[in-house]
Amino acid sequence: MDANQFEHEYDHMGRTSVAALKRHIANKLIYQVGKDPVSARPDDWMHAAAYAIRDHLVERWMQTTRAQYAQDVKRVYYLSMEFLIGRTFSNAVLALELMPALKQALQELEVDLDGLFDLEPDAALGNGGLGRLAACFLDSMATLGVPGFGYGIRYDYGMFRQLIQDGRQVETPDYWLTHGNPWEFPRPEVSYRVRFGGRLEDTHGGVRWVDTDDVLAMAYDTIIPGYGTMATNTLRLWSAKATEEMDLKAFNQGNYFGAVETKNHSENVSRVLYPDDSTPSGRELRLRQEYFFVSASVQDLIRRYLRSHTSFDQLSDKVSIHLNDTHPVLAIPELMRVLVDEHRLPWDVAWAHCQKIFSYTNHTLMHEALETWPVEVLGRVLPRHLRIIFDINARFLGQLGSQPGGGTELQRKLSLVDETGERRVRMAYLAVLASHSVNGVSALHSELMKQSIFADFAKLWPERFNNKTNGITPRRWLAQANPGLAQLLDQRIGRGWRRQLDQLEGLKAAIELPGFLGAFRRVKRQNKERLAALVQKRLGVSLDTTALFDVQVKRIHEYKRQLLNVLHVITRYRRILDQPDAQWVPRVVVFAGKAASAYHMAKLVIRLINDVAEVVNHDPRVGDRLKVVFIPNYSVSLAEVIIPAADLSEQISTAGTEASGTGNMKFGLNGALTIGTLDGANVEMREHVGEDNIFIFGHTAEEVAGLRARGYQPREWLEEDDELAGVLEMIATGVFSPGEPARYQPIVDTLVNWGDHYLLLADYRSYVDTQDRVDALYRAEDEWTRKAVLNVAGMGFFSSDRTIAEYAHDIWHSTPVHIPAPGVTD
Ligand code: 26V
Repeated sequence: MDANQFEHEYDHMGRTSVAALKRHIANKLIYQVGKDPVSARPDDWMHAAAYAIRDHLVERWMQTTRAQYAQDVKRVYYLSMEFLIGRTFSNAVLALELMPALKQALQELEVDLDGLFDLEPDAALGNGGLGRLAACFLDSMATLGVPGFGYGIRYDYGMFRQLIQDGRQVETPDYWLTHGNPWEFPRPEVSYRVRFGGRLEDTHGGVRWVDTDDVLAMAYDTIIPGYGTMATNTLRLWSAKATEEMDLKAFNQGNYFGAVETKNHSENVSRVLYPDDSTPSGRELRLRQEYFFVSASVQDLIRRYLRSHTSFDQLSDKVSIHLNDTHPVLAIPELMRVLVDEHRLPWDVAWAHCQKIFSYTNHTLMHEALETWPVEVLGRVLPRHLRIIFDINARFLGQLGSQPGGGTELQRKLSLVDETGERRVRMAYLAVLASHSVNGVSALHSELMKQSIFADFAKLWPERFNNKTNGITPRRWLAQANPGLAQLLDQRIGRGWRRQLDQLEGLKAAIELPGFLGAFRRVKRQNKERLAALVQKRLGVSLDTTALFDVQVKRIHEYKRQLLNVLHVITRYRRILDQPDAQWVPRVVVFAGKAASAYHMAKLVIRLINDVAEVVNHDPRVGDRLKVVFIPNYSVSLAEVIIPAADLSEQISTAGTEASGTGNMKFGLNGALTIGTLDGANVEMREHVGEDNIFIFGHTAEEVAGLRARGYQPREWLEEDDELAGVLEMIATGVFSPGEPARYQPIVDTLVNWGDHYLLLADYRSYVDTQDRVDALYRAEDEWTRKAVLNVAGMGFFSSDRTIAEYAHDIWHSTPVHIPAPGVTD
């Protein structure tokens, strides 16, 4: 391949000079954005700079694609309903190692780079952990050269924007595409027909699916750069477009408005992200979304395979499809349909391919979040797929029946169709059946998964089940989010940690170096000042940056127990009022997170946090000793500001409920100490940072199960603890809702009268006592800092590069693409 085909001049990594970059940006402003430099607004410059940076990525992208074809690599397709990418601009600039050059170029053009970064809207195409994990994985796949493609949906509206009005969450639409998205390439020529509805006709050799309502899926590509490599990957998102004949039919009948209406209707499928990660909404549109993106993706990957192969013999050697939770599970019957109905492969041959191609990750054990679809709905929306699922099930139950111990009871339990009540298809069972690998996302979660929801399958096929502990990308969560710490690390241990996060171990030696702890503290203080400025600007609350910053940011859920945190805040407030002359460690308690719009209890918790903040922050008896802030509209870009400023990371879910957590890792990597339960990846974090360097409290998963089995009585815990009773009393009597004492009655009821399902009262004492130990340590400045550094040092294992290397080796059996250096023909 010849690098000179491209327009620009580079060194061996594709880097460019300041002068060339400056010309490039000015050209983009004039010829692509169409603006005169004398009148261009910051937004125009942002687009111009983005286009210039994108050009550099394009060059790498084409080299990668060519190399993938030349080496006939195995490709990994990561299917996910959600990719929570956040911003792309500064990530791309860092990947290209162009930050200094870009800063200089823009300075010469009299434009401020930091201001430009803040103009970019987040691509908020996900709810929380699952979507952000997919984004970290894309970054790591590119960095490791794993030939990977992300496939998902290009939602017109991503995660709703959260406003707080009178303390309450208000949802407003996220218009992220209004000003255009300079990072994506629309591909109208890459469009596939996706069919819905209709009916089946049995023919001699098979089944015909006819009279369908069709919609087109059109591709939009985004380049995912690797770090320290020429390799890139592609995120291909599908957007719904009406088919032409749909417009024409109504139009020819003289019904112009009718035509436009049906068009809008069919294009609704990619309109909006479902902002609910708690309950599988049984909405049919969600099912349509799932099939829409999965069908387009399967068609696309088969077409790509057939571009360089003449038979299907090698399909499972060249294709891996990873199912990110059950949302893309319809890819299984869809691949069967394509292979059997369209390419006439024998059923058994097609099924054998499927079992080698598919792998599945489970991200939650919460019963409410396990997807099932009513047979009636599937039969109406996707009749051919329902038939295929029935056929898969019949064969499976047949094999089960012929095994020793495989009687009707086991068949009933493991059937893909739940026959109790309304018949429903169990999507997770289909995933397990069709995949060669089923993994959980932390050691604990993978173990619990085998003991609970998949117990019978794990007995049948133990070799299929495995663990892949989650990770996070150090490029975004350290290099980009915390430039101060990144620079300090570069000075002390070199720059290699960006690709080899294990090198953070080297910090252990640095602790003893003169001045290091002080330098580390200064970085933390600057990050706290950055956050304090944001809070001042957005909320008008001023924060004391010497205070301990205690942070809980994540989706608002009962199982994550933001309410337990609030109980501690109120405890502290009471104590300050009781003992005004005691020496208090000043604290700032920060919350952020969104609640699903229909999740009333979660929304009530948000309101309580804001009400408590209102009272505490305005009580002159408290002063700077305690401040509470709820920062609205939590997002990836906000996380990048909040997390580096934290001293204390709250990871306090009821043990056994949080599959892994990834926020926990982000905080550790940025030098916060964790207060947490032995849940999800906290367990492994304790092993990696050492048990003296983490605050663990509360009941273990086993103890939680035991408490529940013995008939947990929250009242008994309340009667034992006067302080706890006093805290609940304050909530119940309207101290935080003056004039409306009943406002928080449902919260008091869940805890006291409705069984306290998440065991807040059982963990309260242990939590509050542990918070006291936190205070004591924070007083010992050097001790605290030493432990914070040890947390950073121990985070190497939690790089998503490690996670992806394990997936690539153990599950996908994929090998990296080799990108020849420019000018060298392969
Ligand atoms: C469920 C649903 C139900 C229907 C509406 C939309 C929707 C969206 C997402 C989900 C599943 C949520 C599962 C999830 O996010 N799990 C989180 O995955 C993280 C990455 O593995 C993990 O760190 C978190 O502990 C886990 O809660």
